[in-house]
Amino acid sequence: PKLINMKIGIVCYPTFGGSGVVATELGKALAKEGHQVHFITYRQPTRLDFFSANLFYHEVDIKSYPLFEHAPYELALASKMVNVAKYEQLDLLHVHYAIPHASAAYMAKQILKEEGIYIPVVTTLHGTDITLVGKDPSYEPVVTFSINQSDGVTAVSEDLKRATFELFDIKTEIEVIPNFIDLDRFKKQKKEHFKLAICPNGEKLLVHTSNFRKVKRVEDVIKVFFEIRKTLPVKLLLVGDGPERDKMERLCRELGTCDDTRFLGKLEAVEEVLSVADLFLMPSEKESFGLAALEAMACEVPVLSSNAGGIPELNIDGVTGYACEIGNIEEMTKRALEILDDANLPRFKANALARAKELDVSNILPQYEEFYRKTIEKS
Ligand code: GMT
Repeated sequence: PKLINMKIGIVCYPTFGGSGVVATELGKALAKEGHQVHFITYRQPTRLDFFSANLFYHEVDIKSYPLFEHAPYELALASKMVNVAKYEQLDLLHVHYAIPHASAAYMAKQILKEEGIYIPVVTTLHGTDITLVGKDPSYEPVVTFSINQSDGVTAVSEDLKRATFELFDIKTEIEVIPNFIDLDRFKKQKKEHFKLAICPNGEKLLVHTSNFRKVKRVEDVIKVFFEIRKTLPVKLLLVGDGPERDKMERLCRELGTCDDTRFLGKLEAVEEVLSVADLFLMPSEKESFGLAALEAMACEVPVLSSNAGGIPELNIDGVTGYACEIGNIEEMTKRALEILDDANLPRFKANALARAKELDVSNILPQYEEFYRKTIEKS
């Protein structure tokens, strides 16, 4: 039976990061289904730049005082959650990223309880909130407590679920609901002119997109590219920006690959670049899911990745690409050449698209709706 429409508050980081993208796309998809969605963040989420009758945005106001060295964002957020939940009569709060969203939600819930209002909280764990930041001793007690106090907890991969149980004393169930993709937006587009401009002599095109943090191991992208280039004419596009970018530009100069490499910086329409790519590289040290690789697969691009975290659940080794040992440049180069071989490439491309279709938003959205319904019912 069709679920009755719900009023859902979504709390997330409004940035380019994967957790913010998933939260925003989820809200948009829920709104399309007829649910009313209220985003609560400190800035308009990157992909929420249009009007929809079912979408609302509530900005968290962070007041600064000379006394505060750090303005207490978590308190301003909790207060905003209380007001939105009360006045918009929300059925559920869905917070993305444990820190500080899950603990702020706990506080909001307690305040509302005093007023006789009960609001269930769903927390979605995205990865770095667990594997990098959350396990830090300065946050661990609060992360453990707020996960245990959530009415429902989801993780974006089996591996992240396992890591959460391993790193924290968790007493609650965790349901795995993977990242998803909107195939209406992410699909191979005809951009031959673009390909011709970058690869004028029919070179194969390699693409990497990330926030250029250390965990992404962008240096492995450049090293693998350097090795492939010895046997195959190739070009490399690097999309995104972040702390490692300067170092990566220097590495290109040292290896002499600058002429065949372009750093494009942050791009909104990444699907246009992916539309002309032959191989996507994701050699991450840690990766709970790998949304950027899914975006590539939706555009029919096979993936050469590491086997970190949840990546192998997405990138099926030998089928949609290869998931190699972290940092093993030799193996990655060998596998990349195998994928790029014209005898194999069409098969890998087709498999990548088929895997992306399994993770289309139309297949994953009902899992969230069902999870909300279960959580509301049991609370
Ligand atoms: O990868 C990042 O640095 C961004 C990060 C985030 O927290 O926003 O992404 C995480 O969440 C994404 C959405 O669930 C996942 O697809 C990414 O794999 C995950 N990143 C890591 O685990 C490093």
